Amino acid sequence: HVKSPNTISVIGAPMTYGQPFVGTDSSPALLREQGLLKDLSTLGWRVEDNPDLDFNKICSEATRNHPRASQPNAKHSIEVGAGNKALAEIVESKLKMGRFPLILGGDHSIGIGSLAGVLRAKPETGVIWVDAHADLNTPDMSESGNMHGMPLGIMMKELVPDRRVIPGLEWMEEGVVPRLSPDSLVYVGLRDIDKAERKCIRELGIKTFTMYDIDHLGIGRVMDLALEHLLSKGPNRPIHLSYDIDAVDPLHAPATGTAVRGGLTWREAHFVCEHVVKSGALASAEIVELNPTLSDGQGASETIELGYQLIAALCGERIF
Ligand code: NNH
Ligand code: MN
Ligand code: MN
Ligand code: MN
Repeated sequence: HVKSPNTISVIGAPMTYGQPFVGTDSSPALLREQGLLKDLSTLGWRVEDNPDLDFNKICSEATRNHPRASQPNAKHSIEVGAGNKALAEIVESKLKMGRFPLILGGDHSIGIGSLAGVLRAKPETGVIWVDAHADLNTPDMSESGNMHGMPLGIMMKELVPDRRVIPGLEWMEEGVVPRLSPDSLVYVGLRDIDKAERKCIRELGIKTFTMYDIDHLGIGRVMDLALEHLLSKGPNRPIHLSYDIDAVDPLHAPATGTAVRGGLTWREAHFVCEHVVKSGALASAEIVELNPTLSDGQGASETIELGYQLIAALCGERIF
């Protein structure tokens, strides 16, 4: 297995434009305030922190200068596109320096930039997508037009053959920004899949472990099978973990934009991280969709606390 690099590079990506609410931009700062950097160094990492990407500046400049306008079927695509171009650049460069990028969202539209950067640095990467949702929409398929539901659709050649037709994504030129192959992705925790996504998951044959499968097999077996699916194609393959906090049951993570009942328990949520780390293949990770403004004070602090604990787990904290 890949040896984990010993420097972690914390990247704040306070994106809000992929969904309708403000508030997803506050979580990088709140996670740091909990003592994240200090705890990472206690876990044995050399810690490099980066200033949060300045999406206020990057995104407003982009809309001012763009010759086209965003459209209702891909809302704020110019802002989302410009922000993710910047994110892709920093993620790529940190990976090429041998660092472990830990990306703090932001809404899940940052998956576009994370994956673009990860795949440019390490094209053989396999992805574990932990989420209540499939995030496989395209502008043509989406029922909401919100781009946090589209990062995986946009990365797949089978679904968006030319990404440059979407205003803001002109930088995602073929051959310059790689694609994610459907067999390099595994879903964990799904329970709210749009009709068109369902069809695509089937047709593309994406490995999917829904909440039904977790109930049936248990989270231990599910994570073994998920890792086996990715690592059988190369035991040294790097893994990117994309963790949407709404995968967890709203009992523990109420402060998120699209909460869905029947999610991961507190322990299942942690086990996902602990078990991926144990494989030795984890090379990059992101945590997204924490929105402390969408709950009361207690719900907000419980959600941030959970996000914090999940980051600690994916950075190597274990029970024993
Ligand atoms: N599938 C819905 C959409 O595309 C909801 C997406 N919401 C998410 N995704 N939080 O993880 O609009
Ligand atoms: Mn998501
Ligand atoms: Mn989700
Ligand atoms: Mn059975």
